[in-house]
Amino acid sequence: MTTGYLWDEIFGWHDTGTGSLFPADPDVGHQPLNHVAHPDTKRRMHELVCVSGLIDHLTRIAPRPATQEQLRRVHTAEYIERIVRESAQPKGGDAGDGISPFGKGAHRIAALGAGSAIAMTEAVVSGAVDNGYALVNPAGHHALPETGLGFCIYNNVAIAAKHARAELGVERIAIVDWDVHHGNGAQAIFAEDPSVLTVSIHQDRCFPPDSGLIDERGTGPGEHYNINIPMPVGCGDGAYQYAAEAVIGPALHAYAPDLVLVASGFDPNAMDPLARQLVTTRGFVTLTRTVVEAARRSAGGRLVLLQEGGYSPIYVPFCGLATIQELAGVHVLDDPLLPVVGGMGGHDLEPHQKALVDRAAAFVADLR
Ligand code: 6DK
Ligand code: ZN
Repeated sequence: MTTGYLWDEIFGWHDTGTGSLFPADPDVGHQPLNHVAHPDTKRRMHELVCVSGLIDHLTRIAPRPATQEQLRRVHTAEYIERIVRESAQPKGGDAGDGISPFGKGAHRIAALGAGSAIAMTEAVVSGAVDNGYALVNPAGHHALPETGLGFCIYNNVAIAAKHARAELGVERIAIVDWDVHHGNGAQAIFAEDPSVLTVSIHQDRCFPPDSGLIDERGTGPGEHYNINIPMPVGCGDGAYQYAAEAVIGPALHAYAPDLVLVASGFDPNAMDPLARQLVTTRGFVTLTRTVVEAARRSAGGRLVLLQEGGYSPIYVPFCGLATIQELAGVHVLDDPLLPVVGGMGGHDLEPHQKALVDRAAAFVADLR
């Protein structure tokens, strides 16, 4: 088993400024703080991958920038031009919603992230590695063709999926999004496309506002090929395990994709400031095992995980390490926080959680 891994130092230079999501105004007593999506959290994850020795079991895949043609498979020329223009300004710009500021040079970094998603997908599809984790930054899963949103500039996972279909001869793709926020970008981009199954498990109505409801199921020829699992607040490892066993695994089994892509956010973690779920490293291992086994069943194991959100600088590195260990089938380090984070309760499947998951599970029967 060989697992690809990708990180570039420049991802750690994505400048998100201060404030913007939280108020920052010294004049009225709102203390400035780094933006919640400051790249240090992901840089720390990369450092743990290295210092733990896990890196010695992984195959480094070289980052490379996405071309204009590759970005244009998802985004409009006008949007890309705006990002390029604002990225040349001394103080940068914003991806589109006012909470997604970026500094000078952001286009180059975001295009490298999107191109790296493609590079990892090519490495997996060509068989150079069996599966892979691309620790890209900034995130991408909220970005739409004509605008960025929720800290995202270019939709990395959608760009990788479009590339796999256009250039790599991959016919059926499943995108599983376990970031705690809804994977609205891929849902919208592939809404009418039955050759891309999109499954998003997220906290109900966390972000974007009123997005990711259970009755959003794709449109036209894509009807049934989008499944949302909007988890109630307070779901722990038990609820996530049940969702993996009752919906994610069976949906992938029924659809039988040739390639599985994952929008891998670690913000369902129990220490995350932007959401109210209780997932520990055990939960991320369960999710990872579910997609590994599904990819093995229909896709010759072809599986690519792309980094999305995750905002606890303490816990995200251990969540990432546990996930990549499971991908690679090697174990170098236990989660030292599990006794604390996992010992606080909240991990048994509750009836209201089961009821919601069961509603999504009923949709699996409609997949062909
Ligand atoms: N507003 C992401 O993790 C981005 O999915 C999530 C962006 C969420 C912003 C909305 C939000 C708050 C919260 C607390 C207080 C005030 C406002 F795209 C990814 F980066 F992956 O949490
Ligand atoms: Zn998120």
